Amino acid sequence: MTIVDTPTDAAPTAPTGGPELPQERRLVTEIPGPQSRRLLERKAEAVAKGVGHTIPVATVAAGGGVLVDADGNSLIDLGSGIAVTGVGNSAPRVVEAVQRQVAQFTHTCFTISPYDSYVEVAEALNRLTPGDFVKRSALFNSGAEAVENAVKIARHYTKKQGVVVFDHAYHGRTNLTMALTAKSLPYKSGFGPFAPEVYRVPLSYPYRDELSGADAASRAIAQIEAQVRAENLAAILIEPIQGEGGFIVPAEGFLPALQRWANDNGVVFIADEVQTGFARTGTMFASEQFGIVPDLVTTAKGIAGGLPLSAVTGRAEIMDSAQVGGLGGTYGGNPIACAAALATIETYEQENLTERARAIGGILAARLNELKATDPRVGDVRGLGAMMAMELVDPATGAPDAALASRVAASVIAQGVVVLTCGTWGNVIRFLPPLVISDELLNEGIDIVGKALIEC
Ligand code: PLZ
Repeated sequence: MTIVDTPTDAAPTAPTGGPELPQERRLVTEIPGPQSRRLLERKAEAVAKGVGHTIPVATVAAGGGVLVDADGNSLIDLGSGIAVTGVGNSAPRVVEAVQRQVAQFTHTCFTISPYDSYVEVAEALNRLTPGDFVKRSALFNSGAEAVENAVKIARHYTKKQGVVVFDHAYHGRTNLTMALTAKSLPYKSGFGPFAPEVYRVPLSYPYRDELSGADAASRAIAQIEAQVRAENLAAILIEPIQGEGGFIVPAEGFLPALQRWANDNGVVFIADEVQTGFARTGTMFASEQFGIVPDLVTTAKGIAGGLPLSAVTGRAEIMDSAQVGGLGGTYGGNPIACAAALATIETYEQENLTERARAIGGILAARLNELKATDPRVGDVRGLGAMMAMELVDPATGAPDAALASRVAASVIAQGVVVLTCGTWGNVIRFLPPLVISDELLNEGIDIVGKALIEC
């Protein structure tokens, strides 16, 4: 990496993003630099306080494994805008497809007059999601909107209302999805009342509950049978690996046992693959690695290279239950987002990014486990593929150490590496690099995290 220590006050002209950006960590000012500070001041004056930010820099370009700020700093990106830019920012196929589409037509509203790319995205999702049954898809804008619609569809199909979700779950910020999400601060506190008929049950959290998958599933199912009962239950909704909740990988057998119970009891089994989907975990969808075939899958984030798009995909008989006009929205499946999704899916497939995610996972797992072996504050290292995390704890008690996680993250960010935290207790440092990041940048990023951990 280069360190140039002549701080500049004039905004450099913004470079073009994409993989052609120099793939290097480069600090020319402190973080945040003067231009970024100026933007953050304007943000405080113009943008509602509730809309926070994690990385205090004004982004002007991004691509490959880096993000460039208005002061000319180049940061290593280990976050992908929360698992969105798996194919990299401004990925060439996406840029080309979006430019072509934006010049052709920008909007019709698919439910007013349909177009090809929406149908092609649905066909691709029906092909790529787990399960060899006949499927249908419906497209929306955000992950939360996809989850809301999956619940709507499951309720319509089963003519039942209850929805079971899990401890540590994250499903969104809309009213129904706030009810589905577990963590109060910052997502729910003060924003109630929340939607009814949502029941929360315990997860499998091997590091903390030391239960086998079968035992954790029996515990959850016993609670469902005692407190809800299948005859009142439309759906079980679960993230195969919990994302915001702390990258919690359930013990083997947990998810299949839940799915079996749902299948046997007329309950729709919904996998929320908004964060785990699209090559991230080393397979197109994480469900594949857990041996589950969900009835419905929700997707978003990695689907369209950064454009807003989401989907519900699943069994035709369930998806087709809702009446004509019952599903939709002005922008859902917008033609530009669909063009981006087709280019993104082609990129995952042509560039073999599932394999790349497994290679990234190999590097992350090896390096983070080295940290764990020498530092008892690293309580657990877990994840799949390019979705890995370490849980930081007080070695004496095992209590979550959120303060340490924020100190490490702040120090790493100040040194030009974008890293995110997560977890119900905020004590997990997560790694979600773009799948196109080089080994060199990835390793440099992890080096900095390791050093920051020692220094904090
Ligand atoms: N389901 C599993 O991870 C979004 C939220 C960030 P939207 N996770 C990032 C934040 O602070 O808002 C997410 C998810 C899972 C649903 C969602 C919601 O997706 O596109 O943010 O609505």
